[in-house]
Amino acid sequence: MSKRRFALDHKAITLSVKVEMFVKTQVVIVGGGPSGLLLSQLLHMRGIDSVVLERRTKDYVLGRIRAGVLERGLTDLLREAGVADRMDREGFPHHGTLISYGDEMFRINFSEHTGHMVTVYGQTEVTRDLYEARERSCGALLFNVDHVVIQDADSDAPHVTYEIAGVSHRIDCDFIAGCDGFHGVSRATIPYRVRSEYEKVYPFGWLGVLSETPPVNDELIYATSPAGFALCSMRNSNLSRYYIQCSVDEDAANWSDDAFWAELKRRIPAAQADALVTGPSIEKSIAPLRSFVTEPMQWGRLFLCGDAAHIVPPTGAKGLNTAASDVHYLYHGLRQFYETGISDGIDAYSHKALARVWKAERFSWWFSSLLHRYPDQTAFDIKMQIAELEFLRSSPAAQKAMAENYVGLPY
Ligand code: RFL
Ligand code: PHB
Repeated sequence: MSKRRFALDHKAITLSVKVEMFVKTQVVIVGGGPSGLLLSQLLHMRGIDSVVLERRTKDYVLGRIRAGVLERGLTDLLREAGVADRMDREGFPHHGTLISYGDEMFRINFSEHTGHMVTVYGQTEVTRDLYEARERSCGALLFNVDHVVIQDADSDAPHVTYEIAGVSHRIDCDFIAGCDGFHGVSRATIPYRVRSEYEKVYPFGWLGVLSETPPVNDELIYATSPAGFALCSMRNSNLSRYYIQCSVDEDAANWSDDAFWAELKRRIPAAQADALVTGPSIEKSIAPLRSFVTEPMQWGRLFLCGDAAHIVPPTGAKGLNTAASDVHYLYHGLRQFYETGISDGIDAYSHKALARVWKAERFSWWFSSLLHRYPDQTAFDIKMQIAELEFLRSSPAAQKAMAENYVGLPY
């Protein structure tokens, strides 16, 4: 038996022994991504017990390269959860962003227009900090969990069944938080007759590259050009994250690093293209772009949070941040319930969360529509994009509206 296999078997045995201890908890959290982990950590800070069920391994979750821009609401929540020390030390405050079209470029000053900024700190690091905090407090976090089934969510006695290493388990609970992302089981548990879904699928994707090179600029550049959209982002002073719009059916493996850098240079202003430091990619992947909302976000004692309930195209950096506002509303509702017995907060969860979700959807849709090339776009449509960019460039009112949305609307 290989060492690796032994390690997996050993882990499975440890987990199943632990599971026997969790026959009842207050909140079962399905999904150990950022939403699920943040919720469990916040509840823990208030003495509310939870068990997190994650389908994948910890390394797999940490290997996903995703968000990079955190709104103030999320950074405040991470501080409240006691997991912000590293972010406060290593995160980068960004007081503005650049928008370019062809060789034209202008800056939107977040601080001047809103008094707020955003923080550049990767989702991977947020997730790592949350895992460490949960593990330090001996939080119940189960990996490699299969066949999760949410049962009787519309009754006063819900429970969840699942398997680990082929062994079936059951946990009874007061509430279930469905934090299992777009492809999870939680949303599908809500019957069709109760659920309404709204979706827009964009006719392109994003090809993303992570490289150990200095970022081309110290603020993000959102770029549009006749060849399509590009984004210059970063994680730190020697780790850059770049994206280019690509067609949905492309395979990242067919993009050589050289081809990627050449295409990126075509889409950003000449001065930035000249200054761009290129190097080998350490990650390369394609993400489809989608806007999606399911309503309501609550069914009985099941609450959907984050990507399980809604998806935005990444252009406005709103996905993780909107997941965080859901967690905020649910955490406060559950806290009120456990501390006072009053259920107003949890009863209003779906309504409050959706009101903010739709605004993030609108901003992400607008910003995506402004900056991407569409296959069926007419010459008139392109003129409209340029007119809108020039309006944004010249109008303090338009810049204020953009900045207000980018730094994050209040909870
Ligand atoms: P996740 O991260 O998908 O986590 C869900 C977890 O649930 C597990 N799971 C299950 N577990 C048990 N049983 C099942 N049946 C399960 N099914 C699934 C999964 O394994 C997973 O671990 O959802 P969550 O926690 O709601 O977090 C959402 C964010 O990950 C997402 O919104 C952001 O990454 C979106 N996003 C961005 N958001 C921002 O706020 N700012 C950004 O700058 C930003 N950039 C991005 C992004 C997303 C991107 N991609 C790849 C979609 C950039 C990109 C390219
Ligand atoms: C990222 O750094 O991954 C990133 C930044 C801003 C976005 C999307 C992704 O709008």
